[in-house]
Amino acid sequence: MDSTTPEALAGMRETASPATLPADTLKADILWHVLYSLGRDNERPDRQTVFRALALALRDRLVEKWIASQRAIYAKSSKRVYYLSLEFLPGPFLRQNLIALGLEKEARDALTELGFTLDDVAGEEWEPGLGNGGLGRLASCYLDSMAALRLPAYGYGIRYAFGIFHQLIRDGQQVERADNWLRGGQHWEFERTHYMHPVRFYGSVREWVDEQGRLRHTLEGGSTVMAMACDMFIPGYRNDYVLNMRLWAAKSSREFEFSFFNTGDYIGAVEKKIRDENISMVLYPNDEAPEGKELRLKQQFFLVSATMQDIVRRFRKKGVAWDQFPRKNVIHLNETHPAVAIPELMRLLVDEELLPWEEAWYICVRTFAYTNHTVLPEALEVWPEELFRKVLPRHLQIIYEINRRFLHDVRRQFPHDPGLLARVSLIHEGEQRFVRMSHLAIVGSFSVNGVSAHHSNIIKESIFNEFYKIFPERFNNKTNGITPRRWLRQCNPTLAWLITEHIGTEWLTDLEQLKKLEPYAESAGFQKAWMEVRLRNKQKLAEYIHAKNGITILPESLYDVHVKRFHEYKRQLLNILHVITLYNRIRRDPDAGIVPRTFIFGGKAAPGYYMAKHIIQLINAVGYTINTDPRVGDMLKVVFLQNYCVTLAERIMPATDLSEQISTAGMEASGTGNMKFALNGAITIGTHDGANIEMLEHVGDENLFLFGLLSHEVEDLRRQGYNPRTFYETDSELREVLDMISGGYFSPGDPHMFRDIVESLLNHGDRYMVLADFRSYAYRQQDAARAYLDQPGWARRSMLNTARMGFFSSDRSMGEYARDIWGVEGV
Ligand code: H53
Repeated sequence: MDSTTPEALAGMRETASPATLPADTLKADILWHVLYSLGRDNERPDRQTVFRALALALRDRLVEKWIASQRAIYAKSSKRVYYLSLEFLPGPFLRQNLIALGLEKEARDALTELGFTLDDVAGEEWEPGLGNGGLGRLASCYLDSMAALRLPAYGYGIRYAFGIFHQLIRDGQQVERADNWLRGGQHWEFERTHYMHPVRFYGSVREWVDEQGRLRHTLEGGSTVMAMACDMFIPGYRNDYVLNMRLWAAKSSREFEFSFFNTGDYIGAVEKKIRDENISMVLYPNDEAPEGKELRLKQQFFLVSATMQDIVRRFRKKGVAWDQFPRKNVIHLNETHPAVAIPELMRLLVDEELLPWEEAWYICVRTFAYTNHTVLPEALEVWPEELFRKVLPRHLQIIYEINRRFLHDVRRQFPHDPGLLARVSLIHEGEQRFVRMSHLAIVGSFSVNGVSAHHSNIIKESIFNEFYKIFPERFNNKTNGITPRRWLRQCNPTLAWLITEHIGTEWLTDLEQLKKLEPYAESAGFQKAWMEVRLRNKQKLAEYIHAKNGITILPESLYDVHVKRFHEYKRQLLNILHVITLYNRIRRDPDAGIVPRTFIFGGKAAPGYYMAKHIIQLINAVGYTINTDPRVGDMLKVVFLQNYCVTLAERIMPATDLSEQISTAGMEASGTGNMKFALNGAITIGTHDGANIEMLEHVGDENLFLFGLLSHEVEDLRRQGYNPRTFYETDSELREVLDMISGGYFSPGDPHMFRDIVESLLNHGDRYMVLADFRSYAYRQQDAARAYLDQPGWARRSMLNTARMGFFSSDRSMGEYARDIWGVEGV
């Protein structure tokens, strides 16, 4: 019988359940889905169809393991972890799922028989860009590790119809295009169309007294939107354990539709539907700069309300008393974005379950844990009180009551510091009042953690110092980590293979095993093999750059890479000033013996962030000038890769020599890109900031190039009165660079184009101390170039970076959260 006929395929599925399918039936499953799920002729399916069918075939396997995992959690009656995040950046799923399920080879074979390669088919996937940058990507690394550790955990977020915008570079400038990621179909998820929770906004609070004489609060009026669950599966690495990431999509409430329709206002009903469903329409594209818009507050509450209903429903099934709630559940707040969960749980307990306030608060403060990810003042979330009252009137009342009791306690504990109350209050008083979400999160949680040792110290010593004095036991550190499955095994298969050949596979679930590579660092043979793999990766990236940007680069040149969100504190500007410095040295003396370099930039700027977008434009203008200057030739190339995202990061990390981590000291909470580069054998040039400092401790200072002011020096300098002009006046190379930019050297058609960038440095205080760090950066760059000339030395450094990255596995981070914060164990 022809194996592509429906009969043959259906027969195959009946005789074998997906979990136990022999390898050769993956192909049959693909063809089955091509026909029955996608409705296409399975005689000669195209690549996109095959990709979707393969995804569906894998989803079959994932859902079975997920059900089994859920049953195990129920059976053990485990304490559950709920990880709430407004952002997740999972990246493409196909390869990760194949690796976790151990089906890579089978998939390759099946696809070969169908006339495709895995690379081609994987290229069809459009990643869900449901996050902006570090925070969202961290959440996804953490889900991967929670699954690897078999933790009884659930990720909760929003299924934005449009994720982070697609970035194009047109005439050197960023242009934003909507990211319609759902257009390609939803092959990885299950939409639970019959599983919805109502979420209520607006309205007014009615106070009344019930028969028992209790004061009650009821929300009246307002409007209701439904939250529909969409589940995506996160498999653990070859452990048959699968977690779900439950993303909520907004759906218009049926009742409202009907009432409109009944009054004959058909168009009104449809308009209402569209308005409601707008809630989950788009991710706000600001990283570390809250937008403060009503829709964003509604998104936050939408996530929180639907999730809390889900949690309570699951808890109720157990039939135990409410005081057991914190023993059975822990709710983790990824930043303050979901912090309305605290007043929402209070509302459920006090208004609906009729618990006394004290009891409810006792439960609350034992349930929530909060991670802070930033100390930038402009990134600390606050909401205008008026807006809060309009959208969530009952929650504002509850926040006021939490605050009243909290300030009462503070007054008793610190009677001699009257100013303290205003400083720690949940409400900022001034011309306008604001709700301070970080204060709410700290007061309502039993644990507050920073994301690197350095950052956690800053939290305790400065931004939250007064809270640290009030609640010292709450503060702790959990240094970020990254998953080695995606950030080495998947993105760099040849290096992963070379490692495995020498030390076995244990590193995949115990990254400290990479230490076993250290003895090979001196072996000439291994160094050679290592550098060959790296060179091949660099060749591949060169091909990609040629195809995308039309620029030819030398694979042997030093790849100096700066990819991350564009933000002034991350100092892409410092980097480009150095690029121009090298350019000037070549112009002066083409035989100066400069090490050939390729500077690669990538990253998105928030659409409303003028300066960040302008810096992108400057980089592209400088790149154009340098790349077309015949005096430069192969010595220097500058490339801006558009639309930096997880998929692109996976191409770049394995091909990088030098990783730029050059934020102003004290401003980057942790960074996680720094870890991904180093794990793949790149050497870091960086400041004493975030997790760079711990990386230094692990890899040793001969294997990493640190430079620049320390965070306390940044503070001191600012206090003493920082004058950026002195650096301009005393450093002639720097002066030349700034004069070229402001004089229009890179913008001959519009000489004033970049003047304001130089102004911000010279005349507006240089907030990020670019000029103060310029010289030490340029010196360190020279050290890096010199080191690169000694290729065996570079190989050794590169290997030692990889070998010593074990600590930075997200498995280690999640293990610490589970043990020290959550009090949960693997199922
Ligand atoms: O979170 C990362 C850190 C990084 C920090 C980043 C972050 C966001 O991406 C968005 C908002 C926010 O408050 C912080 O900038 O340093 O590595 C994960 O912790």
